[in-house]
Amino acid sequence: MKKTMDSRTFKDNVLMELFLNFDFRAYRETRRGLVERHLAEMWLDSQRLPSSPVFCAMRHSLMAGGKRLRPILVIAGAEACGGNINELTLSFACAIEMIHTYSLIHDDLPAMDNDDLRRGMPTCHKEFGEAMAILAGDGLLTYAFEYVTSPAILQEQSPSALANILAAICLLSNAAGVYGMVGGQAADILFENKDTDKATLDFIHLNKTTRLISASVEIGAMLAGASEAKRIALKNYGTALGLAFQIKDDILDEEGDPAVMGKPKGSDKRLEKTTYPKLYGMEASKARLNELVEGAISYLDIFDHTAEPLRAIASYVMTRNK
Ligand code: GRG
Repeated sequence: MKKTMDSRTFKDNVLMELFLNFDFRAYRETRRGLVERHLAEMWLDSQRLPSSPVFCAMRHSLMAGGKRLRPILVIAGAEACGGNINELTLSFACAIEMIHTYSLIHDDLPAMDNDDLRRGMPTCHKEFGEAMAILAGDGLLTYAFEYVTSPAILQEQSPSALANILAAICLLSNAAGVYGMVGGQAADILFENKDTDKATLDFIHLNKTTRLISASVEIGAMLAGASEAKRIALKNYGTALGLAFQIKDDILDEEGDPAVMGKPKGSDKRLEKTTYPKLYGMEASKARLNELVEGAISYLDIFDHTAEPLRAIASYVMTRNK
């Protein structure tokens, strides 16, 4: 899968040069800044409503400053396929972050992982109580779909762009729902304290975390009107990346620094969850992580330098410390 120095073509060398010169930190921070500003602008009128505490709970978790990996993947997916960072791309990027944040709020509840800290802040239910935290999650999930179907977004679009948007909404609801993240989370909870075989662990990993990550990059491709070949390549890239992301998360839960991660480590052990390191061992888990990241990057072979951010994101997933 990985080419040796000698087998590199001239084009490989040019791309390698671009890769080495690519400033991923600057790329990530500009895209992150755009997403943060877009998210912040959505909350301006909420204080006037009698239901304002639920908005505060939503804002508390949404604006707590996560890595914004999924929205950056939407943008990078679109850019790899020749798309621009426009209102449409940003609205999907933010909607996916809302869905991700809802999943974290609910995952932290006493009925699920029962965590006190998230993104370096008290979890939503610790700050606002369980009822408001449940509603904040529900509010973020539903608002995500309202946001991407707002007239302001849709009225600007051509018929072919509208067809792509509809397909993106179908994919997003499937990836977030019972055939994706919700199904994975259900299996994760059902198999706590139980012997979990490799197939079940793969099911949990592939659905709980991977589907939303893979959908993010594929949706970026769809919104940019990508060819079928490019969309499938990005879907495959996203699946390998998502699995790598979850394995790295399992590794960080054992080896990470809580001060850097903004949450305590060892929660998988506390909940007696089966993780990749538990089932395969730490060394094999790190080797699998490596393989998946190399595999993810190799799916990008059909792209030129426009996929440089996606290549850099794959390396970042392997080396991240939070
Ligand atoms: C409640 C339906 C439902 C699903 C919850 C996402 C999830 C499913 C559970 C979170 C449990 C967990 C720690 C999974 C590991 C991978 C993961 C999703 C980590 C959190 O995502 P990051 O690292 O978080 O992107 P930030 O805060 O940076 O956005």
